[in-house]
Amino acid sequence: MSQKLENILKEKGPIKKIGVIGMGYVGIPAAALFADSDKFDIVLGFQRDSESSGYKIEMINRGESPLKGEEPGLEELLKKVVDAGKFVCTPDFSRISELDAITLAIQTPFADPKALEPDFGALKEGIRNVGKYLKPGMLVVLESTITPRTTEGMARDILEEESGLKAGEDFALAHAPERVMVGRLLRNIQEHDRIVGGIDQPSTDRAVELYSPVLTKGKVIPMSATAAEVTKTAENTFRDLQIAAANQLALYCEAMGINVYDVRTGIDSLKGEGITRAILWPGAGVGGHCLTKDTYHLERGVKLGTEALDYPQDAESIYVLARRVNDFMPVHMYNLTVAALKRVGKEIKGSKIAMLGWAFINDSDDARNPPSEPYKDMIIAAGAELMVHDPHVLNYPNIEIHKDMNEVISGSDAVVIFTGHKDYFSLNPDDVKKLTTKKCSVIIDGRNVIDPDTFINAGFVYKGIGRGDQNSHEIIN
Ligand code: SAJ
Repeated sequence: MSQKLENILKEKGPIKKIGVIGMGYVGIPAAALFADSDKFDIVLGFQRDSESSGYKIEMINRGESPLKGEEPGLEELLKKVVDAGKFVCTPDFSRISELDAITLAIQTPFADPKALEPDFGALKEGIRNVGKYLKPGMLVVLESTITPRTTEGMARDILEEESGLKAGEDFALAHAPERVMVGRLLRNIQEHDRIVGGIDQPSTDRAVELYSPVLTKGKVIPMSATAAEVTKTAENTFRDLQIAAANQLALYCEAMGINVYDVRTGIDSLKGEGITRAILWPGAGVGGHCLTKDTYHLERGVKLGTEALDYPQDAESIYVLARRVNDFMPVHMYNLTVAALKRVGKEIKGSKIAMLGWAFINDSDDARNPPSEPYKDMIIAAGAELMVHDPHVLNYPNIEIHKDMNEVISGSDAVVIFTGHKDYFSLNPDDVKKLTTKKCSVIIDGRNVIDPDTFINAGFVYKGIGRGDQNSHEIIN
């Protein structure tokens, strides 16, 4: 442990001036909460004055949030801290040298998941900027989701190279992964436990000092930087694995002619001391910005590990296999569509498909990595026509998103429910059938939204994920 760093930090005294790089879904609420604490004097929000997002600087300095969607409490909090002069947004990165602590909340998407290659471009630029203005005694914290070993590795190297200072001796370095969720940004930061991992004990302690004041219900969980990186990527990997387990069970239940939701209820009933069966929900696939990439961060991290991995010979990672099961669900939706059309004597080629739901998550406009997209690609490639309805998503590249559900359903050969938006729970079979103008219409339920019997009795061919008990039903004319 470095006595030098401990002495410098003691000399410097408590953290008073904080900087946050990345005025997005993670950085803005984080900065506002730091600014609202009486433990700190000032928070600077750093935002490049770029074409695409330079507008945020003015907006934030007026106390307005540039974030879309409802974020309870955020507008008021921003106004409060800006009016109090405790939070200022600036494009002047040289002001980093005034600070005691700086956090980086910059997106780390995958350029190419196949090659496990994340796009660290923006993050590296942010780290370089910090390195340029880094001073002894500062704390640097990475909040982005990163491949394990990034803090100890790439981040440390760039900071030391740019500053000429030494991590763990001249400055503190840590990782504190964000756990924000759109719609509850402030609450998640205040109420979730906060994983905080330094490259050494003084760094961890300094990061604990930084985050403790913003937590209400949550508590700080200290560990090493790499353990913090693995925690974040693994917590999402585990969720993806749980969903894949439910999806694989749904496919098995279809093959065995039973209802997966009965089985799910049965499994879920096993409760009691120390018994956990966290069975999640099968569906048309897994989308979003977290679960679709964090598994690959974890897998890449283990490849950078310092010790040899002891694992069954030639066995695939169950985590990557889980990704493949989840990515198969849109293919299964396509197969269900083909099979259902066949039952009414139609080929997929030339059929008109009405797709209900484009967003990756219910009752949201978030359409990042939606499972609906690979399905759409397969439908188009098969020579079918497609119209997409979504009540929340406004636009998406290369696909028109309609707001009039009747227009989308009109004249369609098959209605396919991809997202569990609440608008779809009240679909009326007679209305739908009238709109399709077909003697025998087809409906595919990817999110357990409709009651199969009401549609089957109205003369539909029905197929549903996991509904082995209904997927070969008699056709009622
Ligand atoms: N999904 C299923 N079955 C389920 C749950 C989800 O198919 O039982 C699908 C959803 O339809 C969606 C995808 O998985 O397409 C992801 O859904 P999600 O509920 O995991 O939502 P995310 O991607 O926003 O995940 C976030 C993550 N939170 C953070 O990163 C801070 C994740 O760690 C949380 O567990 C999750 O929210 C949550 O619990 O809401």
